[in-house]
Amino acid sequence: MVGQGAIGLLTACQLQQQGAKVRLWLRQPVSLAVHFRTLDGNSRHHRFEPWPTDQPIHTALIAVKAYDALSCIQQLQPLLAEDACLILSHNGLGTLETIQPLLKPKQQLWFLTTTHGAYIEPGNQAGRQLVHSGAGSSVLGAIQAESHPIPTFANALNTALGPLQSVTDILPYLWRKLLINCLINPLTALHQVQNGELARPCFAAELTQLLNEFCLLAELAGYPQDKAAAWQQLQQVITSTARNRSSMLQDRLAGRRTELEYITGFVLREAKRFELRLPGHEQLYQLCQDAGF
Ligand code: KPL
Repeated sequence: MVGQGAIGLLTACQLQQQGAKVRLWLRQPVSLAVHFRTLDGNSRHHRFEPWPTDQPIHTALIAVKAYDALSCIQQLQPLLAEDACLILSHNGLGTLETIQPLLKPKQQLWFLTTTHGAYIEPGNQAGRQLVHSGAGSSVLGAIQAESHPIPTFANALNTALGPLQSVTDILPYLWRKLLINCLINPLTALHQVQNGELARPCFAAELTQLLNEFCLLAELAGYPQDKAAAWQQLQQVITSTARNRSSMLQDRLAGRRTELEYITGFVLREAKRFELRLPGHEQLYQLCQDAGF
């Protein structure tokens, strides 16, 4: 397991609970204590040992911020087995183009996207206080793999972040998740509101414009969106995560770098490729930049 963000630690805790031997790869090779509050309000204590730096890595879930994904894989490279299996999971798009050329022919790259909600309570440096805040589901698909059988690690992921759907083409799912993220994340981070606030009528016109523009781009990029279904899914996410802070708002409040470049930034770079203007996303991007993220 690579990374100590909420989704990585949620996976690690769930797997350890099932008896799996989970090791963490962190910037510093130290063990990590996690106090985990489960969905039903129970508390559990977990401890993870660091990955031993002299053992090859066969399977790793890399759940780091999009901007850390490339450097993370570069660091792991000397330890990766010839047929290592990497599962990447982050918000946004735009990392795969730089990561794929680094992999050897038999090394596999998969992508996992999840709607499980989890967050780390700020402040405790001695360990991590992890909260599983919302049940969700996950989708797994190959980005680079010689064949596409249901991988053995899919069972483990189903236990940790299920129900898990395995698909042959993950990119349409990543575009739909991008749509949700590029409507919810910058707006909630900019206005410093919980996701549920976006259901207020004052946000409807802006969300509609952002959705319409995204659909124009997605069509050109080869990932057409059913607008009505996308709107419905957006409302469903806003409702089911109403009391959550989006990851971008959490990053902003914690003074961390945000994934703006891989969410709205990616959308604008793609639009440029098609010589398409997206005034709503352009303005939102500018406002976020002006606000310092
Ligand atoms: O993925 C999310 C995020 O915050 O990054 C959503 C779906 C918007 C939930 O908060």
